[in-house]
Amino acid sequence: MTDNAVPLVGVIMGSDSDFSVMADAVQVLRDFNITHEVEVVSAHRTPDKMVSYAREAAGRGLKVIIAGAGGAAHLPGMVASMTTLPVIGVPVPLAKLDGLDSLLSIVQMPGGIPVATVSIGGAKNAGLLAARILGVQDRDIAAQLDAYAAELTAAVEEKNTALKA
Ligand code: RP5
Repeated sequence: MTDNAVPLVGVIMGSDSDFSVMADAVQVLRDFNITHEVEVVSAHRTPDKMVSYAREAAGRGLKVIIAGAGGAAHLPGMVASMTTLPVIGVPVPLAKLDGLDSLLSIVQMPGGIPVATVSIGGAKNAGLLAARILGVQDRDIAAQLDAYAAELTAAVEEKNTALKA
């Protein structure tokens, strides 16, 4: 699946069943007009694909990888071990353990192999973090992030005003 010709962000997930969570990251990337691709890459069911995806990602022009997985969630860490691109891990909550298993599987990386782990189900923040990483060198994205922050502030103030009315 490819949204645009030259993707800057790769959004990968262990199963199509993760997409209902990962869709929040995709939506942010769409909102910010950031080129991206979406792909199911399973650490356990498609290990060879995972290796080639991780090893080829930088060469294809990707700048950030967002990797979501649930349960024994090895995908983000394994991908991070095979690329020097920043990898953002999204713990996907499954029916059991409320996603704590996913969180611990992703966040407890050994020293040397970082994964920037967001909260359980926090794919929206994964998309925003990817935008912030790209925004360091892209003024248009940085400006959109400033506008987004201003919108958040304005929304809180509007609610404040409504509460007091
Ligand atoms: C993980 O196993 C996936 O990331 C998914 O969260 C979980 C269950 O996968 P399915 O059985 O729904 O395909 O690898």
